[in-house]
Amino acid sequence: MFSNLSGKLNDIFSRLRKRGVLTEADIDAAMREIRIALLEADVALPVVKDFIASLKVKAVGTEVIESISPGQMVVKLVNDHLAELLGSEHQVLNLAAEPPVVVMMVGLQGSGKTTSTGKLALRLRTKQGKKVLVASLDVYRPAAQQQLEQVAKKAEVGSLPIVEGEKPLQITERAMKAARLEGYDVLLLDTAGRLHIDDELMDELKAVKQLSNPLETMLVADSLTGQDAVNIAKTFHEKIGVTGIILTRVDGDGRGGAALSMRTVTGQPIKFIGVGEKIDEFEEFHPARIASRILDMGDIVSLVEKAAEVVSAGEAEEMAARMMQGSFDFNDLLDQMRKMKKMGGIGSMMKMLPGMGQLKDKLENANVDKNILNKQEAIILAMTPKERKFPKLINGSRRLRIAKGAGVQVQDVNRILKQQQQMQDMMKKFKKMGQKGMMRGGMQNLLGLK
Ligand SMILES: Nc1nc2c(ncn2[C@@H]2O[C@H](COP(=O)(O)OP(=O)(O)OP(=O)(O)O)[C@@H](O)[C@H]2O)c(=O)[nH]1
Ligand SMILES: [Mg+2]
Repeated sequence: MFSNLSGKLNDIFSRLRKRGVLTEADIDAAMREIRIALLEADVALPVVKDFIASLKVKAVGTEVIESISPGQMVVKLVNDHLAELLGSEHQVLNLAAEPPVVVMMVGLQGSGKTTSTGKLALRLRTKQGKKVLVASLDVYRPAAQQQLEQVAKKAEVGSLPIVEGEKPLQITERAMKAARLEGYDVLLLDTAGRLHIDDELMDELKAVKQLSNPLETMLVADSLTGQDAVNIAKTFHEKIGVTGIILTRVDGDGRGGAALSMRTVTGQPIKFIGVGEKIDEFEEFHPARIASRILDMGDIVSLVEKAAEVVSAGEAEEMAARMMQGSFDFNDLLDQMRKMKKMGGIGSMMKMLPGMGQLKDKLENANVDKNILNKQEAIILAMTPKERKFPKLINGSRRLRIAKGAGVQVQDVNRILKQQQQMQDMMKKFKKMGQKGMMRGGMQNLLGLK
């Protein structure tokens, strides 16, 4: 559903990521583009405005971790913000009351109420072991009640027998009684839709709600509705009060704006999404997952998360400053290695870095993993503090001693000495380059890939 928006955001970010340093003008330009992309995806204007405003505040106030490019940092910010907009955490259907618990389904005509009632019934029965009864209050559209009956059969749940000529309130009463007497856990009330929101529909829904006292009133909304969806949601919420949203046709090629606006406009969480016509094409709504589906940059997001855990901006700056002076002793190497180890080994980290894909084969050949890091760490730890600080001291007999201490061959010690020497040499070359280039080059060199 979000393919268009996703494509646009990805374009914006890939341009942003190519730049080493972002100026305020770069950020401003990116924000403008994100704003347009959201509007084109049919996200409601007030929602877009809020989104951009708070994103800017965050972008300006966020310290960029040095091992991460500013562009990557922006990706992470937008990702988190999207998830927040969508509601942060998955919200479950509230069934915490004495059974039978009533859940009422409301929404415009054709939004997917009856289908979703069946889907939800199936889910409650199979995933939560609930005994479910469904009842259709749609006495207006011909065969609407029979439609729900069919759906209930498929879901293998109870369906209130149809009595011709009954009014919605009478059906509601009978359904509640049946649910009580027959020991049902949950009663799902499928209501009639209208082409447009009208007073009559709202009054009827209000009366049904008053009578049945539902624990959840689910607004079923079609994600293809676009800008209108927001007004619909708003009106339903103001008039009857909804407690959750089911977004249907998420499998379609809608632009996704409705999904992004719903939560903000109603203040109520999207709890489920319909992803197809079949009865099992129904999923829990997980904001973080949808956000990363939209951005399609999960790797970068997790990279930034991991890096943030390990390297504080201050630490990285300090290290970079030392490197700038052309100094890179074994203490620096040990420090860098430990950080990489925390990040799941060099291999996993390098693969996550954009533009490092071509190094993947080499990495696999080099068989770089935690074991190698562990071995190198052992070698460095077998050195005396003085040797770590002044590697030039390490002569033949010292090498032998270090190898014994670390339980490795002398060649292994020679190799790491060579790496340290190369790093040291490189630091001088890197003086002219930016910090980021230095860090990346440093890592490649550490692996002997240069
Ligand atoms: N692709 C797709 N189709 C859906 C989804 N949910 C519902 N539909 C289809 O949308 C159409 C209308 O669904 P209904 O469940 O009858 O909608 P309703 O809100 O009960 O309609 P009324 O009772 O007339 O107001 C049907 O053809 C469904 O198969 C979905 O998540 N994805
Ligand atoms: Mg229906």
